[in-house]
Amino acid sequence: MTDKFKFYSWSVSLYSGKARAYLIKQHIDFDDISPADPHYDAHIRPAIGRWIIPVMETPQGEIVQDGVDIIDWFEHRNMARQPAYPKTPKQLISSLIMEMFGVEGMLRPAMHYRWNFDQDNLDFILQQFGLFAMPHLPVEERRDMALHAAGRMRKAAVQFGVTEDTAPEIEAAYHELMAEFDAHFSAQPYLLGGAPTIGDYGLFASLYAHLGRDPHPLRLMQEKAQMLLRWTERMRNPSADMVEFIGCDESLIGSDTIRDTLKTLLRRVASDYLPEIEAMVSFTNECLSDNKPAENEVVGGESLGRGIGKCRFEWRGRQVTAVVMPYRIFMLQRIQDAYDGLDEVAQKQVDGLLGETGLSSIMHTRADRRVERRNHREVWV
Ligand SMILES: N[C@@H](CCC(=O)N[C@@H](CS)C(=O)NCC(=O)O)C(=O)O
Repeated sequence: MTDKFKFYSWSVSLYSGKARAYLIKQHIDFDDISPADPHYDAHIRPAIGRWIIPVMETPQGEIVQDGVDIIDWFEHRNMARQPAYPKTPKQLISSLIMEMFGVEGMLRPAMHYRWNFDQDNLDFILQQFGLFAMPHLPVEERRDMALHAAGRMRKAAVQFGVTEDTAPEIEAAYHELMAEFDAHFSAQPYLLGGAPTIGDYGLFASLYAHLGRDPHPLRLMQEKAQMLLRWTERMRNPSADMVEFIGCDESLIGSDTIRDTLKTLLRRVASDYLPEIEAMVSFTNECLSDNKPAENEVVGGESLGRGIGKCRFEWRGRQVTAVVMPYRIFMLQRIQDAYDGLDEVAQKQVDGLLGETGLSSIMHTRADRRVERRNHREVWV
């Protein structure tokens, strides 16, 4: 037993970045540990039933998998220095929407900018994957083995809808998005003022390991969006790191205010991700009525990343085909659950914001069955 939390993760892992930022911001005493550590194979993997990161092990030996579950472990015990979930309705729902967007909605730019710029990225990525996965091997051998893993990840990029046809639009949209983030973080240190919330942590998933760390997209961010870059630094700093916001304190903006620059980002979710959510949910509902999965059945089968099929939708004048991932239903449900838990007055306030930003349909685009996380898996209930 040790008195520190153990965080099994890699710096190159998208989902690890979200939970790590939370641990850093809450001043949790933890160590980053590679899943290459023998303890992972001996104890962690058998307990969760597959190889996946991030995983947290508490000082008492409890094992927690998944970014949401790790964050909620602290939130549910009132151990958060700065709670991740805002207390007011519009801020809570906006933050949860941005969480989903960062964790799932930005995977196309994240995958494109990692895997389609070999000249700038490949050497770095292979060295990094090799280093974290096989630190005991000689450098040359590490690189060859990482090359094999890279082939699998490139295929995953296509599954998410990154193709030669969509690439120019993915780039155009990402340049617009960078400018929108830059405008927001020029006015505010975090999404909702002087402290990070769940939306910041979710966004940090895509905006760190891939878009804020791999050489090509990092350079883009340095050139095009310095205030966004500053936010990525801030999210890795245990201090509030608001040096350019003199006089700003570590609190959220009052009166449940949503700044115009955040409304612009919500409109971006409506234009860039809502069409996929709608197609994904309608595909899922057809699938549910055809297959009628049993209660507690692991969604999409045992292996990670195996979606339940593919959906098609129109985006910026292109037809995009993308894998339907059960985890995305779970993330969408979080927003809808939070909305359902509000009283009627608060719901009306949220409805106003969603109407103004083109997101009204997000609350009634629902899967016919719920996805819950049980025993470290997503299951149908
Ligand atoms: N929903 C999970 C997703 C975790 C996840 O997909 N992690 C990736 C690394 S970023 C992984 O472990 N992949 C294993 C594999 O592809 O075999 C979470 O947020 O923790």
